Amino acid sequence: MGVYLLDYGAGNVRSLVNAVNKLGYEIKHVESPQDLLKAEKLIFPGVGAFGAAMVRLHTTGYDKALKEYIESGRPFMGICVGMQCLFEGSDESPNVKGLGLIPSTVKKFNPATKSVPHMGWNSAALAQPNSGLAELNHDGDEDTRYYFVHSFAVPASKAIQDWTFSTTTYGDETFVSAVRKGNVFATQFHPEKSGWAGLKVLRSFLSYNPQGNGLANSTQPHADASSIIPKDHLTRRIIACLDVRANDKGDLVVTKGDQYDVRERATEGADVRNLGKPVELARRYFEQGADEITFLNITAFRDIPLHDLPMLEVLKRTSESVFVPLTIGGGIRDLTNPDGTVIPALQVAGEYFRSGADKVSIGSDAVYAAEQYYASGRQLTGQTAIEQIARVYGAQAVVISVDPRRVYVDSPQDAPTHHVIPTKFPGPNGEQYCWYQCTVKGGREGRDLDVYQLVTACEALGAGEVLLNCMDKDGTNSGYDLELVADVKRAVKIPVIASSGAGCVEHFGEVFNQTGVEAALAAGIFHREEVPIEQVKSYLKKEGFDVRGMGT
Ligand code: 1PR
Repeated sequence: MGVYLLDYGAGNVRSLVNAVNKLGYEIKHVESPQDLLKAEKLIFPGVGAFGAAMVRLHTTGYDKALKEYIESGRPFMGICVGMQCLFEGSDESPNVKGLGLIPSTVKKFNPATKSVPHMGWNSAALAQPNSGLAELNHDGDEDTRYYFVHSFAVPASKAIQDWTFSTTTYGDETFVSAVRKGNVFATQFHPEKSGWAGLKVLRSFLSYNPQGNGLANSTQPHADASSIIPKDHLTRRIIACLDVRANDKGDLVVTKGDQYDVRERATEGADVRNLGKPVELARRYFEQGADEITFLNITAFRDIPLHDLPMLEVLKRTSESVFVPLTIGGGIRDLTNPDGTVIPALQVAGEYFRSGADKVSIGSDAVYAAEQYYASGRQLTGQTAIEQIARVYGAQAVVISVDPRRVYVDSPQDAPTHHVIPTKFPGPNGEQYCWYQCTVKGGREGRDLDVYQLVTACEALGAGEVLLNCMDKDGTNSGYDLELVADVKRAVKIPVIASSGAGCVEHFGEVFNQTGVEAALAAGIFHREEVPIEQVKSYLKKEGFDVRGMGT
């Protein structure tokens, strides 16, 4: 059977290809509009901006071919921006027309009432009965959540009731999370990133036996589909983090430091701690229910030629069997090859996306970009890695990894240029205040920039999420730095991942309760198998938090 993939080169389609392969189907890449004539089934994934996707379709002639394909009655599946393109247009790119198949417009979520992007696992309430082409699990099934990552969505409305296959609520807004009519099925969420539940959705499309009567073949929506407002089921995310580096024998290992020192004993020359192999551990965490996996290449501040990036292979192999979002950090910046050629950060990130990453995480380079931002009087130059990667791959694909450490002061006047907060945990000399200093190169160098300055600058530059480590807490098992986390959460509208210090299940409850963060990350307790991910989730569930189960 000819399952074709229409890829306009804007991101990670490797995971989708891997998911389709995992289900026992081969996928062919569309290389010209003529290929669409041969396709028996077509998947159109989308990442990045609506405007970029549509302009690409218009200039390459795919828009016309795509419409003809859909009108022919052959099965079509759109994903994320691939769904949004079916509409008339989007607020994201007001001057660019969509395919106009569905009479409505894509709107931006209101950031005044919630974090934007909508990022994470949420449910999808059926507005039409399930049918061969498209099958979702029903809303309310506690194990069924799908992975969403988007800032724009189509509001649910009566006008498009006949298209609305499912709706989802995020905060105060209910939007169309899947459309279906005749041979057309499209999801706002990413089935290829939605674990077992997502694979089931893909399987329904791949195994569907078309009857061939196109758009006319439509099922009836539930009588009052647009008036159904499902509950917001966005879950708190639990992220497993793998710090990766070469050990002294040159093998790539997962390691874990205490306050960033990854040697067995805190002495020079001791071995790097070896807690396992990256691909195997990632697979184990996926199977245990991790909602995301983050890899940090912790020695990437050293110059590595592009073709030697060891994490590319790790990502390629991981994405064959791990169907949740993958983030890669470490070395996302301009690289210099041995012959002196500079590889721009955008190209480095592109290599990672093509190898299976969904997000890149920027550490040191984000600090330098924020410093430049303030030095230039808060100018957006469009030249930083954050701006460039966000423009091409979307803000949701750009995470800022922050490595701060506490600096104690007696009073705010002692650090007049910094964001000083009172602390309940006084410093060694009884200091009642502190600020958080940003570091670069894996904590090796402190800068004259505080975390508040960093995260607000990076949000202005277009980052989509903050991964907030804390050097004082890393590896201590003593709980997250709640004062730091709460302060950062208040400072930005983009989602925040709390990291460093998790030692028991209660620490996760505490950080969600007291700071409102969207996600919590841990490393050591998972690697040492002290607290399995399932245990964290069952505790959170018992405490009344929405969490994703294993899915079926
Ligand atoms: O500066 O863009 O090349 O990125 C380097 C990346 O590598 C940054 O994301 C930085 O956080 C990370 N990194 C560099 N050195 C280390 C180190 O440990 N020596 N790891 C390091 C940071 C911290 C967390 C850790 C949590 C949870 N590791 O990611 O996983 O603290 O740990 P815990 O649950 O065991 O407490 P660039």
